Amino acid sequence: MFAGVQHIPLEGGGLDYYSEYVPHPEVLFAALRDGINWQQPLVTVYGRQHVTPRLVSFVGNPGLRYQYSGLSHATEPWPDSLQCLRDQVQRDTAYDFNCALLNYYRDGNDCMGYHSDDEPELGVSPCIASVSLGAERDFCFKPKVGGGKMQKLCLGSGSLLVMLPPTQQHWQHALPVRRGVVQGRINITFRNLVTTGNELASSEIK
Ligand SMILES: O=C(O)CCC(=O)C(=O)O
Repeated sequence: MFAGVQHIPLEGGGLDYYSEYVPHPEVLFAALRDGINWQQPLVTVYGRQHVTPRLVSFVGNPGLRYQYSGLSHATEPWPDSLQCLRDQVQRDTAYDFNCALLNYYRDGNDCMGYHSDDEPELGVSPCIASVSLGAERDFCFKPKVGGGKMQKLCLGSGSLLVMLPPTQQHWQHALPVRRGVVQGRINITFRNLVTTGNELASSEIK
């Protein structure tokens, strides 16, 4: 087990937080910021179209497809730097990951609303492993039902947060706006799609 891991229990779930997981996170941040084919898709919320409040990209093994903004997208190939990181995360967590959704928050105005990573194509009880690079941002959890207490973590640059099963079944998470933040942040969420090839993996980017 990696030395610097902190376990954070959640009722009906749990998190493992590795504070200094990626060596030289600023190098990987710059390589991804400049090397990734970033998109800013339109999303429809309550019947109105908006641009997603961050940039996104989807990388993974060949043959996987992901659906967002009403369109099915093939994976971009793994950049070498991410394939090595994925292999390391697999070894340390003992979970498999065949793709990753990347989010680029250009500053504190970019954000992600509350949701769970619980789409059927991720399987019954997925493990999601999330690497953060760049600006520190708050990451919030709230229970899906029961109005229980919200939990907040600060995700530092180079950290790995593993959302252990069955966290996605019972909790939602969000990355709220933080107006004072001027630095960018890139987040990589490693996932395992259990539908492959021509079967449609219909996860929505929130
Ligand atoms: O940026 C983050 O830390 C969270 C990303 C996230 O929630 C997601 O990709 O589902």
